Amino acid sequence: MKKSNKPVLLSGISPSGNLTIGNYIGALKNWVKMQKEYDCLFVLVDMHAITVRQEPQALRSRCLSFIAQYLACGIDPKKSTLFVQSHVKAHTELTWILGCYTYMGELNRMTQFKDKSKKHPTNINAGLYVYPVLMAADILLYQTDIVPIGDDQRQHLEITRDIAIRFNNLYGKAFKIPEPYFPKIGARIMSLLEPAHKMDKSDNNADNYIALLDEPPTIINKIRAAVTDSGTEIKMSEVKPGISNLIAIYSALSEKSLQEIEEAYIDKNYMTFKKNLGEMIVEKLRPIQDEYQRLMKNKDYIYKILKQGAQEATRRAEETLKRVYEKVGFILP
Ligand code: ATP
Ligand code: LTN
Repeated sequence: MKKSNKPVLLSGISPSGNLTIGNYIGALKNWVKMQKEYDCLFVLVDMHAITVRQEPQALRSRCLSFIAQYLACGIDPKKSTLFVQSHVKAHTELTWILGCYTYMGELNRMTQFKDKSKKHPTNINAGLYVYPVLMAADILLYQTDIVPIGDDQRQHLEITRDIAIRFNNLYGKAFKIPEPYFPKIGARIMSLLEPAHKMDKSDNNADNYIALLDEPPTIINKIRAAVTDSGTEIKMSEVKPGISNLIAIYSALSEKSLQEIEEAYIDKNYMTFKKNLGEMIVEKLRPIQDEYQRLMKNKDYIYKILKQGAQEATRRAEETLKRVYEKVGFILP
């Protein structure tokens, strides 16, 4: 049973690397805004994280740190359900079932699988391959209406819909068919030094991203060193991916339109723009970082939120799982 009549929103982030302003702009910032209108579930997908080798102690502390960063960004546990994927067993249980309704041909097409296989050639494991099925289970368990994600997750949402439609066609309606939601600006924030690639929180080179917890001087230096293109104009252009990316970051964080920014910097140079952008990011992140430090001093509070979140999510997920077990023909215990 749902908490309210609001449409259900679900999204997830995996506890790998460092949360970046790419994750903030593409995901977290929108989650915070959408909490009012939607019945939200936010999940830290730790089981997705182990598709890439993780150091156990580091993973455990990163999970706690990510939850504190979500809360510091404005996720409100009174409005939303915040939980850890491995705390709700229905996620792996539904993954098995959905795996039996997913074709290898479909999984072979996933670009994230191809990219991650290239990046970790000695660890192309079966978990990495069925990653999209686990993501489909995350979403379908909660009868989700809308999934806010960055552009890189488009294909995973499509396969989720395909699996749900296939299952519903076979057995009658078991799942709501979810819709993706992409931010208008910032659905794909690019790397600072390699603007042809997306900003990635697991990038080996930390100069490619701004982490939410970066110190002010680090932020200023990273923006100063960001690749800009030849020419002097501060203007969005397909042939100027470096400066276009910085303008998009400015716009997404300041809530100013791209045009307003271009007009404000019409007679200014790259150096001035970068200096202002660096300072603006520092100011935007300061309250988040302060709140983060406060929360990390009170870990019992964080554990309490996670316990409540897991209970609520389990209750809801079990309803869907039971329906699915009935439909496929299992005897219920
Ligand atoms: P990893 O390589 O560790 O998986 P990631 O940066 O791709 O890291 P995810 O956990 O996969 O991060 O993504 C969490 C959310 O942030 C997703 O909704 C994703 O689409 C969004 N996101 C990730 N990177 C960006 C980006 N550069 N721009 C906009 N949104 C992004
Ligand atoms: N694969 C996603 C993270 C993720 C997710 C989800 C996002 C796992 N489960 C469910 C939305 C809904 C990623 O961003 N890499």
